[in-house]
Amino acid sequence: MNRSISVLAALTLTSSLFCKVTAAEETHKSPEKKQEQSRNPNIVLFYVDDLGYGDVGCYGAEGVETPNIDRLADNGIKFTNAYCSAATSTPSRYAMLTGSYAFRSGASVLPGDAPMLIDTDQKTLPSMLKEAGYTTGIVGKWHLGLGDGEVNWNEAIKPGPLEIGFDYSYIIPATGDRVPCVWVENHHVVDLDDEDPIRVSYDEKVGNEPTGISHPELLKVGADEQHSGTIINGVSRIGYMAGGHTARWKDELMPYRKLWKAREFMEKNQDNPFFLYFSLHGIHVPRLPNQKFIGETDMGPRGDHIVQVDWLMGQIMEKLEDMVVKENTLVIFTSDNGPVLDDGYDDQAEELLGSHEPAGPFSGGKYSALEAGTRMPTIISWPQEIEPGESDALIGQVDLLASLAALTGQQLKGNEAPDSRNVLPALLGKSGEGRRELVTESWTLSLRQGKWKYIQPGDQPEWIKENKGIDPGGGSEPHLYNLEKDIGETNNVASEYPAKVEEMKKLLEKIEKRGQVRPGID
Ligand code: NG6
Ligand code: CA
Repeated sequence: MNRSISVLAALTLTSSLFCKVTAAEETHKSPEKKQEQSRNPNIVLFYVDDLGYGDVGCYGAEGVETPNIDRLADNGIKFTNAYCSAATSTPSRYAMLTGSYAFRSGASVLPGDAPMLIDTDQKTLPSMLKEAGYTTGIVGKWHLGLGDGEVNWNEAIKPGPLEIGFDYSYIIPATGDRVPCVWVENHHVVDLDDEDPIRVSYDEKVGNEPTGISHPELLKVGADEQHSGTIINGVSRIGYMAGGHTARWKDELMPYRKLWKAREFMEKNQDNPFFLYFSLHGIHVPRLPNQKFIGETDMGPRGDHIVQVDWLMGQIMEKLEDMVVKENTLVIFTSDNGPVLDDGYDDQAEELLGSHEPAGPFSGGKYSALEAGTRMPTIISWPQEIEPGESDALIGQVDLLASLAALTGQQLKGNEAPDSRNVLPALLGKSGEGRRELVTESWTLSLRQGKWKYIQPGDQPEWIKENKGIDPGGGSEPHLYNLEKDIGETNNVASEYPAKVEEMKKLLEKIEKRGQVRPGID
């Protein structure tokens, strides 16, 4: 379909769907509410780290309750075929924020001192929403690199979130297990003492502070070799850090600090449409939940951390309610990649698991090409517009950019968000149709199309199985699964369906070659 016709069709469909709902509800809405309706909704993207499909109550979790997330599902749409873009954080986030598959930029898990991965002239989810009149903010995990070369943590740190469309940013630079362990607000490290400058290295020890190797007796939680760098707040991290003592975070207080900053941002911007990317660190390692949640489950820190995530959801929803903007706020709940138990620290996640199944009915997990790596618990709620329900439409986080552009009346140009599709009717539960096909990434590429899943031949690293106990999926031969019959991907039917394998292989190659140009097919 010609691009301009398709955009027009999407907008017409969207606005006619909205008109129907608006007209039906008109009669019982107060004048204030009517006024609210004509405004673009606030958007809260509640993004959890390493949360699996089976980790949430309404997706079948055992051993942990998530009443606040379940309530969101009761009032919104629970998706069963929704994907993040990759089985690890950096590439997933890259694709979600740029609408471009991460393999196009060679993105993989970044160290804490990496330069920024997103070009400042790239169209992004926040820059698009900003053009649509939104005030945009990120609070939480970033993990997309900062600066344009060697970052100096003691000066203005840029480019970063503010240079790609966020008006406000309060972030942890990479992951909780990587140095530097500090908060960065806009361009500066928070609470930094000039007399105690920060130094960071991933190659060699800097400063003379204890590490996990030299002083294991100081640790709150044991760690593997990779996580045995500088000890900060009783936890040894990946990499080395010196200085910045007044600025160092306390893992246990992270949820409160994030909530405080998120509330502040929403409150300040409650009279204008706002977009908040609330990017949690939980339930990624190191798992040190606040003492309020310790012992809430029998699963130890991993289970207690899920309770903490659920509590945060409750707090955010309460704030939206207090500000009387909940009705016109689109809340998206999802995760950046699949679950892992042992990811470097001895926090007993495996030993205390009980009957809980983090991957739900799927195989694999974080790092894996199998479904649990990228099939995410995903809920979208917008009380004013969405009828509660469940949807099996095929959608990806990579589609948020094009879909929210359609929602807010923004047009994407030829080279912007090349892999993002407008699936807005599916996101709002007005259509059961999502995308026709979707690429997901691990160490290789997979293509989902209808009931079929094809995994491109490519060797997955052995440590995924050996160190993490996760089936990496794929291998040197092509893999093809019929997900309708084999949700656990246990039966590779590639040799039975050579024509299908060839067709999907070709399609994947075509998508790979397409590069940074939007095809006219949404
Ligand atoms: C890995 C880390 C793991 C985690 C992951 C990133 C080792 C052995 N493992 O390299 O602990 O930090 O990177 O996770 O270093 S993610 O969810 O941010 O992608
Ligand atoms: Ca993650």
